[in-house]
Amino acid sequence: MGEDAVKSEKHGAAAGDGGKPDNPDWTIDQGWDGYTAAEHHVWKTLFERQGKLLPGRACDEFIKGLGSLTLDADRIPDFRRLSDVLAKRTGWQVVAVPGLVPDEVFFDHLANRRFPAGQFIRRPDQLDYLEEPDVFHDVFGHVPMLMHPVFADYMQAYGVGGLRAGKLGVLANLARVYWYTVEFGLIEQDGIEQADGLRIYGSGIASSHAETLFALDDTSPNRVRFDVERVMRTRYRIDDFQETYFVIQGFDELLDLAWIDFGPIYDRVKGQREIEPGVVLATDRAITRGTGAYHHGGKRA
Ligand code: HBI
Ligand code: FE
Repeated sequence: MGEDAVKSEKHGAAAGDGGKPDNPDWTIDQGWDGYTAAEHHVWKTLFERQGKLLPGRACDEFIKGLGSLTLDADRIPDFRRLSDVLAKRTGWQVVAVPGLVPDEVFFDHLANRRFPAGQFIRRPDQLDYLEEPDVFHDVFGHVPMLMHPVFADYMQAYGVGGLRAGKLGVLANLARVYWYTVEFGLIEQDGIEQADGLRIYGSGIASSHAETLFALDDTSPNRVRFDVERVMRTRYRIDDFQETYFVIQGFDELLDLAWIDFGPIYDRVKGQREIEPGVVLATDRAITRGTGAYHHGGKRA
């Protein structure tokens, strides 16, 4: 996601464990027995904190998926067991990687219904922020939605689309769709188009205590109806809360998106200006128009 950095890099730093593994698909052994008591404790702290916060804030599908995974608060999940549960429901698997993997490797995994999850867990002094996806973000944030059949298909389609977008030189545009849906998406629960009807489904929000509160309750960010062409033109922040969240009305909306021919959309997007993260356009359907106070001290550029 590095191309889009508004400030410094978040994705793109060195992998948690160091260099490139020998495996061409970058997978490593999870080495579950090697986690220390302190590492399991970091998991427990994060798991309990988000477990309390998310009911009523994450969408029903997320909460249901999380529940069916029957994760243990006391232990970092074992990917073998996790994959058994997941494979039975949607045919997905979780494989361990050292951290960020190259785009093509990432897409190839998704296209084959394998979710590459960071093997390492953040340090106790990084509970609220870290640079790279670790096992808490990847498992707690992403895997519950992979239990949902429609969402599971969308993720696979994103992998297929990513491989294609790479060849077309429009990866940055597709990455924005991923960012504003899979990572930072909001959804209208029960078709209520108002601020208090919004729920979280994006993993980057769901795995962050502070962003859960910011994305739903803060007066600073904009919350705008999702539109694929609009999102493809919109830059994003990778090292801070989002200035704008995009809202879908249901997961069918993502699935429709998954199999459309992006070719004509890419062509249109190429000829248009990029949109800065905090901007609301006259053509947007804004559910809430933010004050911008958090990022701009209330002043709009
Ligand atoms: N690798 N492990 C991992 N996790 C990601 O979310 C990820 C990645 N590599 C590339 C990537 N994401 C993005 O740059 C693509 O979605 C464009
Ligand atoms: Fe993620």
